[in-house]
Amino acid sequence: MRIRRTLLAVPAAAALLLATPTAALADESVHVKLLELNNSGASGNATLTATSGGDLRISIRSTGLVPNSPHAQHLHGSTTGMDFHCPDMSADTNGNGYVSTEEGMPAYGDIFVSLTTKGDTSKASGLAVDRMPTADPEGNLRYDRTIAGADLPPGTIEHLKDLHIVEHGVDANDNDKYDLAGLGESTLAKSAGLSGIPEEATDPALCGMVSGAAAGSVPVGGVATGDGSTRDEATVWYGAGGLALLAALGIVVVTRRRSYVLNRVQR
Ligand SMILES: [Cu+2]
Repeated sequence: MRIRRTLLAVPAAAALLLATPTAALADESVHVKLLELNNSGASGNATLTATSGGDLRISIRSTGLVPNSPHAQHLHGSTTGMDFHCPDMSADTNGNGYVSTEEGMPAYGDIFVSLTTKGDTSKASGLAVDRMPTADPEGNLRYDRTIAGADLPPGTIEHLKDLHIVEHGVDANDNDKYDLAGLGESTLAKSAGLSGIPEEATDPALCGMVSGAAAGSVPVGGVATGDGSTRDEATVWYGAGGLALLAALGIVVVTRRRSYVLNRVQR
Protein backbone atom coordinates (compact mmCIF):
# COMPACT_ATOMS: atom_id res chain seq x y z
CA MET A 1 0.00 0.00 0.00
CA ARG A 2 2.79 2.34 0.93
CA ILE A 3 4.73 1.51 -2.24
CA ARG A 4 1.69 2.00 -4.37
CA ARG A 5 0.99 5.39 -2.89
CA THR A 6 4.58 6.43 -3.43
CA LEU A 7 4.51 5.33 -7.07
CA LEU A 8 1.37 7.32 -7.64
CA ALA A 9 2.71 10.31 -5.77
CA VAL A 10 5.90 10.67 -7.80
CA PRO A 11 4.33 11.55 -11.16
CA ALA A 12 1.78 13.73 -9.40
CA ALA A 13 4.51 15.66 -7.63
CA ALA A 14 6.50 15.93 -10.84
CA ALA A 15 3.48 17.31 -12.65
CA LEU A 16 2.95 19.82 -9.90
CA LEU A 17 6.55 20.92 -10.09
CA LEU A 18 6.28 21.45 -13.83
CA ALA A 19 3.00 23.28 -13.55
CA THR A 20 3.88 25.55 -10.65
CA PRO A 21 7.64 25.65 -10.14
CA THR A 22 7.40 28.21 -7.34
CA ALA A 23 4.85 26.26 -5.29
CA ALA A 24 6.03 22.68 -5.14
CA LEU A 25 3.95 21.78 -2.11
CA ALA A 26 0.19 21.74 -1.89
CA ASP A 27 -1.93 22.61 1.11
CA GLU A 28 -2.55 19.62 3.37
CA SER A 29 -5.60 19.40 5.61
CA VAL A 30 -6.54 17.20 8.51
CA HIS A 31 -10.00 16.88 9.97
CA VAL A 32 -10.76 17.07 13.68
CA LYS A 33 -14.07 15.93 15.10
CA LEU A 34 -14.86 17.78 18.30
CA LEU A 35 -16.57 15.62 20.92
CA GLU A 36 -18.28 16.77 24.07
CA LEU A 37 -16.55 16.87 27.40
CA ASN A 38 -18.36 17.31 30.70
CA ASN A 39 -21.69 16.35 29.11
CA SER A 40 -21.72 19.80 27.53
CA GLY A 41 -24.04 18.67 24.75
CA ALA A 42 -21.82 20.52 22.29
CA SER A 43 -20.30 19.14 19.12
CA GLY A 44 -18.17 20.43 16.31
CA ASN A 45 -15.86 19.96 13.40
CA ALA A 46 -12.52 21.54 12.65
CA THR A 47 -10.02 21.53 9.85
CA LEU A 48 -6.35 22.22 10.27
CA THR A 49 -4.58 23.09 7.04
CA ALA A 50 -0.84 23.32 6.63
CA THR A 51 -0.54 25.74 3.75
CA SER A 52 2.12 25.47 1.08
CA GLY A 53 3.63 28.59 2.56
CA GLY A 54 4.14 26.99 5.96
CA ASP A 55 1.23 28.69 7.72
CA LEU A 56 -1.52 26.96 9.69
CA ARG A 57 -5.13 27.64 8.76
CA ILE A 58 -7.70 26.72 11.41
CA SER A 59 -11.42 26.45 10.78
CA ILE A 60 -13.85 25.47 13.55
CA ARG A 61 -17.64 25.06 13.49
CA SER A 62 -19.22 24.18 16.84
CA THR A 63 -22.78 23.98 18.10
CA GLY A 64 -24.42 23.60 21.49
CA LEU A 65 -22.06 25.92 23.34
CA VAL A 66 -23.02 28.44 26.02
CA PRO A 67 -24.73 31.21 24.00
CA ASN A 68 -23.50 34.79 23.82
CA SER A 69 -20.40 33.76 25.75
CA PRO A 70 -16.72 33.75 24.89
CA HIS A 71 -15.09 30.34 24.60
CA ALA A 72 -11.38 30.03 25.24
CA GLN A 73 -9.92 27.58 22.74
CA HIS A 74 -6.49 26.11 22.22
CA LEU A 75 -4.36 23.54 20.53
CA HIS A 76 -3.17 21.37 23.39
CA GLY A 77 -0.33 18.87 23.36
CA SER A 78 3.34 19.03 22.55
CA THR A 79 5.89 18.28 19.87
CA THR A 80 8.08 16.17 22.12
CA GLY A 81 6.42 12.86 21.35
CA MET A 82 4.35 12.64 24.52
CA ASP A 83 1.15 10.69 24.09
CA PHE A 84 -1.54 13.24 24.89
CA HIS A 85 -5.20 12.60 24.16
CA CYS A 86 -8.65 13.88 25.06
CA PRO A 87 -9.61 12.98 28.65
CA ASP A 88 -12.69 11.04 29.73
CA MET A 89 -14.62 11.55 32.95
CA SER A 90 -12.09 9.48 34.89
CA ALA A 91 -9.94 12.61 34.84
CA ASP A 92 -12.40 14.19 37.32
CA THR A 93 -10.14 13.56 40.29
CA ASN A 94 -12.00 15.80 42.74
CA GLY A 95 -15.28 14.06 41.92
CA ASN A 96 -17.40 17.16 41.33
CA GLY A 97 -18.77 15.69 38.13
CA TYR A 98 -16.71 17.94 35.86
CA VAL A 99 -13.24 17.65 34.42
CA SER A 100 -11.59 20.99 35.05
CA THR A 101 -8.88 22.49 32.87
CA GLU A 102 -6.24 21.40 35.38
CA GLU A 103 -7.67 17.90 35.76
CA GLY A 104 -7.65 17.49 32.00
CA MET A 105 -4.12 18.72 31.52
CA PRO A 106 -2.34 15.42 32.25
CA ALA A 107 -4.42 13.92 29.42
CA TYR A 108 -4.57 16.67 26.80
CA GLY A 109 -1.35 18.40 27.68
CA ASP A 110 -0.29 21.97 28.00
CA ILE A 111 -1.70 24.82 25.96
CA PHE A 112 0.38 24.76 22.79
CA VAL A 113 -1.30 27.46 20.70
CA SER A 114 -4.06 29.83 21.81
CA LEU A 115 -6.70 30.06 19.08
CA THR A 116 -7.44 33.74 19.49
CA THR A 117 -9.31 35.82 16.93
CA LYS A 118 -6.47 38.35 16.59
CA GLY A 119 -3.07 39.18 17.99
CA ASP A 120 -0.89 36.87 20.02
CA THR A 121 -1.50 33.12 19.76
CA SER A 122 1.02 31.92 22.32
CA LYS A 123 0.24 30.08 25.53
CA ALA A 124 0.29 33.45 27.27
CA SER A 125 -3.03 34.30 25.58
CA GLY A 126 -4.63 31.12 26.91
CA LEU A 127 -7.46 32.94 28.67
CA ALA A 128 -7.47 36.16 26.69
CA VAL A 129 -11.23 35.88 26.46
CA ASP A 130 -11.63 39.30 24.85
CA ARG A 131 -9.82 37.79 21.84
CA MET A 132 -11.61 34.44 21.90
CA PRO A 133 -14.63 33.68 19.70
CA THR A 134 -18.10 34.19 21.15
CA ALA A 135 -20.95 31.79 20.54
CA ASP A 136 -24.04 33.33 18.94
CA PRO A 137 -27.49 33.38 20.65
CA GLU A 138 -28.06 29.80 19.45
CA GLY A 139 -24.74 28.58 20.84
CA ASN A 140 -23.06 28.29 17.45
CA LEU A 141 -19.42 29.21 17.14
CA ARG A 142 -17.50 29.93 13.94
CA TYR A 143 -13.78 30.45 13.87
CA ASP A 144 -11.42 30.96 10.96
CA ARG A 145 -7.86 32.13 11.23
CA THR A 146 -4.56 31.59 9.52
CA ILE A 147 -1.58 31.73 11.85
CA ALA A 148 1.70 32.60 10.15
CA GLY A 149 4.35 29.93 10.29
CA ALA A 150 6.71 32.37 11.99
CA ASP A 151 4.23 32.72 14.86
CA LEU A 152 3.90 28.97 15.45
CA PRO A 153 6.01 27.06 17.96
CA PRO A 154 8.74 25.08 16.18
CA GLY A 155 7.51 21.71 14.96
CA THR A 156 3.81 22.58 14.92
CA ILE A 157 3.18 21.47 11.34
CA GLU A 158 5.30 18.33 11.65
CA HIS A 159 3.52 17.34 14.85
CA LEU A 160 -0.08 18.17 13.98
CA LYS A 161 -1.14 14.63 14.84
CA ASP A 162 0.17 15.13 18.38
CA LEU A 163 -2.05 18.15 18.96
CA HIS A 164 -5.74 18.47 19.70
CA ILE A 165 -8.31 21.19 19.87
CA VAL A 166 -10.01 22.05 23.16
CA GLU A 167 -12.86 24.56 23.51
CA HIS A 168 -13.71 25.71 27.02
CA GLY A 169 -16.87 27.01 28.71
CA VAL A 170 -19.77 24.97 30.08
CA ASP A 171 -23.16 25.74 31.59
CA ALA A 172 -23.63 23.35 34.51
CA ASN A 173 -26.85 24.90 35.84
CA ASP A 174 -28.36 25.41 32.40
CA ASN A 175 -29.07 29.13 32.59
CA ASP A 176 -27.29 30.07 29.36
CA LYS A 177 -24.42 31.92 31.02
CA TYR A 178 -21.33 31.49 33.15
CA ASP A 179 -22.07 32.07 36.81
CA LEU A 180 -20.86 31.07 40.24
CA ALA A 181 -24.14 29.26 40.96
CA GLY A 182 -23.16 26.59 38.47
CA LEU A 183 -19.87 25.13 39.71
CA GLY A 184 -18.56 27.80 42.04
CA GLU A 185 -15.29 29.54 41.54
CA SER A 186 -12.71 28.53 38.96
CA THR A 187 -9.99 26.58 40.73
CA LEU A 188 -7.66 27.55 37.91
CA ALA A 189 -8.23 31.24 38.51
CA LYS A 190 -8.10 30.73 42.24
CA SER A 191 -4.72 29.03 42.02
CA ALA A 192 -3.52 32.17 40.28
CA GLY A 193 -4.76 34.30 43.16
CA LEU A 194 -8.04 35.41 41.60
CA SER A 195 -11.47 35.14 43.10
CA GLY A 196 -14.98 35.37 41.70
CA ILE A 197 -14.33 33.70 38.33
CA PRO A 198 -16.89 30.98 37.50
CA GLU A 199 -15.53 27.48 37.03
CA GLU A 200 -18.04 27.21 34.18
CA ALA A 201 -15.96 29.67 32.15
CA THR A 202 -12.78 27.58 32.29
CA ASP A 203 -13.97 23.94 32.25
CA PRO A 204 -13.57 22.27 28.84
CA ALA A 205 -16.66 21.66 26.70
CA LEU A 206 -15.21 20.08 23.55
CA CYS A 207 -12.10 18.16 22.66
CA GLY A 208 -10.97 16.76 19.32
CA MET A 209 -7.96 14.80 18.20
CA VAL A 210 -6.40 14.99 14.78
CA SER A 211 -7.28 11.98 12.68
CA GLY A 212 -6.18 10.80 9.27
CA ALA A 213 -3.07 9.16 7.88
CA ALA A 214 -1.46 12.34 6.61
CA ALA A 215 -1.57 14.08 9.97
CA GLY A 216 1.85 14.84 11.36
CA SER A 217 3.69 13.84 8.21
CA VAL A 218 2.98 16.99 6.28
CA PRO A 219 6.09 17.83 4.23
CA VAL A 220 6.30 21.51 5.06
CA GLY A 221 9.26 23.38 6.48
CA GLY A 222 12.49 22.01 7.93
CA VAL A 223 13.50 20.12 11.02
CA ALA A 224 12.45 21.86 14.22
CA THR A 225 14.84 22.57 17.04
CA GLY A 226 14.16 23.90 20.52
CA ASP A 227 10.75 23.99 22.13
CA GLY A 228 10.02 27.70 21.92
CA SER A 229 8.45 27.73 25.34
CA THR A 230 8.34 30.91 27.33
CA ARG A 231 7.26 31.87 30.77
CA ASP A 232 4.98 34.70 29.82
CA GLU A 233 2.24 35.79 32.11
CA ALA A 234 -1.24 35.52 30.74
CA THR A 235 -3.48 38.50 30.34
CA VAL A 236 -7.04 37.43 30.80
CA TRP A 237 -10.25 39.25 30.10
CA TYR A 238 -13.52 37.74 31.01
CA GLY A 239 -17.17 38.53 30.52
CA ALA A 240 -19.37 40.41 28.10
CA GLY A 241 -19.54 43.39 30.45
CA GLY A 242 -15.87 44.09 30.06
CA LEU A 243 -15.00 42.65 33.45
CA ALA A 244 -11.29 42.06 33.44
CA LEU A 245 -9.77 38.88 34.66
CA LEU A 246 -6.01 38.79 34.93
CA ALA A 247 -4.47 35.41 35.57
CA ALA A 248 -0.96 34.11 35.44
CA LEU A 249 -2.06 31.09 33.48
CA GLY A 250 1.28 30.78 31.77
CA ILE A 251 3.01 30.26 35.07
CA VAL A 252 0.42 27.74 36.23
CA VAL A 253 0.85 25.82 33.02
CA VAL A 254 4.63 25.76 33.15
CA THR A 255 4.53 24.52 36.74
CA ARG A 256 2.06 21.82 35.85
CA ARG A 257 4.04 20.63 32.88
CA ARG A 258 7.02 20.08 35.12
CA SER A 259 5.02 18.17 37.70
CA TYR A 260 3.42 16.13 34.95
CA VAL A 261 6.82 15.09 33.62
CA LEU A 262 7.78 14.04 37.13
CA ASN A 263 4.56 12.10 37.51
CA ARG A 264 5.20 10.17 34.36
CA VAL A 265 8.68 9.23 35.43
CA GLN A 266 7.36 7.97 38.74
CA ARG A 267 4.66 5.79 37.17
CU1 LIG B 1 -7.56 24.74 26.35
